[in-house]
Amino acid sequence: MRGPRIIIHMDMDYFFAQCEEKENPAIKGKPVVICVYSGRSEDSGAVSTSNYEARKFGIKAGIPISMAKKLNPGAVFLPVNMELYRSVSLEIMGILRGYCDAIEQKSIDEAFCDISGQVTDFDEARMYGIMIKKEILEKVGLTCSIGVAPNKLVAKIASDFQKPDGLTLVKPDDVLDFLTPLKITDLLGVGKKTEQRLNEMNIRTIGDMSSLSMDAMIREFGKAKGEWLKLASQGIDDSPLEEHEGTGQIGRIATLKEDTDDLSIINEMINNLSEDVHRKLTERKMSFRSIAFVAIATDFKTRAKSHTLAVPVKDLDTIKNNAHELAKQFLAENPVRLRRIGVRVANLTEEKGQMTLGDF
Ligand code: TTP
Ligand code: CA
Repeated sequence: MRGPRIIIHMDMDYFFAQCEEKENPAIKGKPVVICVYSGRSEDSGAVSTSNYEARKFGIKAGIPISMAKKLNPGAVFLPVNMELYRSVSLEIMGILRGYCDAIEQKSIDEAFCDISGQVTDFDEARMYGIMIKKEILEKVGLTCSIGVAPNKLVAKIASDFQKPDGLTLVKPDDVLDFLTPLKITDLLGVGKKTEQRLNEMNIRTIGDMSSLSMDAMIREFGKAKGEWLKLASQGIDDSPLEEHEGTGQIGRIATLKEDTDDLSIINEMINNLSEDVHRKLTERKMSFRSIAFVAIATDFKTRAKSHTLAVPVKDLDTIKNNAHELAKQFLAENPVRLRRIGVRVANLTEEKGQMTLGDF
């Protein structure tokens, strides 16, 4: 039985600056400003982001570095180090992937996750959000903010609602109350022009907007936009997650009926997960070279054991057999009871002439 649709939006807090604090804990607590230097003169360029201490001085993304220096000459000014942020981002997205049915990465520090198949209701989803935050903090050492909601539109607003280090849950019955007092610009997709137009109509909050009729909205904004705005103001959004091709891996995770270290039960679940993974792989016409068995023990820690094959393959038996073997090895090395398990294939390439057997 499938429960309600549940979407998480995760957004890292002051991402570039937080990565720098993690690298150099001595700067934590001080205002930190990440700068994109244009190279024309010493201080020419713009602020990429800043930590919350620097934001108190009005230093924020997009302002000139020279202005930031005037606002707080004593702040720590650092150049962007994309290499570092990309590698941290990869680690974070890898953790998220382990928790969800599908993931849509929106930017270097932001992603939507569909967790509908992982939890049965919104209360369980809250615990799930807490687990994700905990794992990112423990493994990567950074805080993020999470919104849990029935769709992408509301989840995105929710993740921003209690920043930093926030977790905001909006259950379906609470969506309208949650949105009503918020500014119309909080809706992703309401830009400057739409805002201006709505303000002229004396519409300032999402609640104001929801009180207009669909007809009035369509008259004002045309069919597509008018309809979208009206539905958005009511928190209605069924847009699917867009999993980008070539994310490099396909995985499925599921919760065991009860915590166990019994290999026959685990292998049975592996067979189901492998079939899901294989279906997706076939849909995408991809082959894989590495396979992982993912295990979440009763301590909620996620561990993975992986194996890389000599050649790319695509057949179901290779997925199953390798995952069984990895699970056996994992349990021999880790005497723990498992709560959730997953199967993941990675190193994806487009399908070509195939060998069928993976070499263990
Ligand atoms: P954001 O998520 O917009 O900002 P943030 O993570 O720094 O802060 P918040 O806690 O409010 O989420 O952007 C993510 C990263 O993208 C940010 O750390 C730096 C980069 N970025 C720029 O380089 N220029 C910009 O104008 C913005 C908005 C972000
Ligand atoms: Ca962010």
